[in-house]
Amino acid sequence: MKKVVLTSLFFISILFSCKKDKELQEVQLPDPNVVEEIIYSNPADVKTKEKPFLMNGLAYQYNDLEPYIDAKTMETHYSKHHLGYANKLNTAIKDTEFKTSTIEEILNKVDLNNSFLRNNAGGYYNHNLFFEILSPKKGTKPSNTFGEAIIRDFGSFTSMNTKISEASSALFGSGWVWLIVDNDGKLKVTQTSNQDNPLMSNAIEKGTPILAIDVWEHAYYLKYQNNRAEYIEGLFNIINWEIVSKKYENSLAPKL
Ligand code: MN3
Repeated sequence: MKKVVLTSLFFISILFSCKKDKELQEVQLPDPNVVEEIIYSNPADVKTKEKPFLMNGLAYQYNDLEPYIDAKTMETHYSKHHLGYANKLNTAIKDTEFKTSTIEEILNKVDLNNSFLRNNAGGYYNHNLFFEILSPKKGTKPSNTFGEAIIRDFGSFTSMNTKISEASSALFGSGWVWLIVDNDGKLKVTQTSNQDNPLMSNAIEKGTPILAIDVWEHAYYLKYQNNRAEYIEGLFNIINWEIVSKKYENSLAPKL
């Protein structure tokens, strides 16, 4: 008898739990008017593991360059790729003749067979310049001195930018497009492969870089996929020509 009661209780409890499951549950639908804000990390928190080369920080937040460069790309580029180059550069120069050198001295003197130092020194310098010349500030213009040099060497600001776009589209594989001031003070558009740089001994055109454009796919693939030309077109909206002008003017100052 006891067994029958227990069995009945068991079935009754199953019945109740089934009934419970069949009750309609109210599901909260997302409100289409509420845009969920994604919180990105702070560039100022990105630090190298060691010295001497440090992260320079950014003059903007990761999402400030939207819609031209998306926040996720900026965050990955700065906090993963660039940090990786900086950390590996510090490792590469440890206990070497370069441990107290400036980055420019390293790039000038690096043995091109030393690919670990070559790639990471280049990666460090190139990304510092790239991130520095970008800005959410709209409508910046070249200074008078820089503007005159642009007209002297390219005919116009537009034709210089066309040259930069063409060089970016024409570059095969991964690399960089540069605006440099050569040893005669002339402005030139040039390219380098991988993380090479116009200060290195193998540069086709040697000179002081004043503008760097990263044409590695990691710089644009999330938003633009394989459309590099569209990425470059977008980039022209966020180049800070005031900073590039200062770099041009500094390049003319007599070297000590
Ligand atoms: Mn890059």
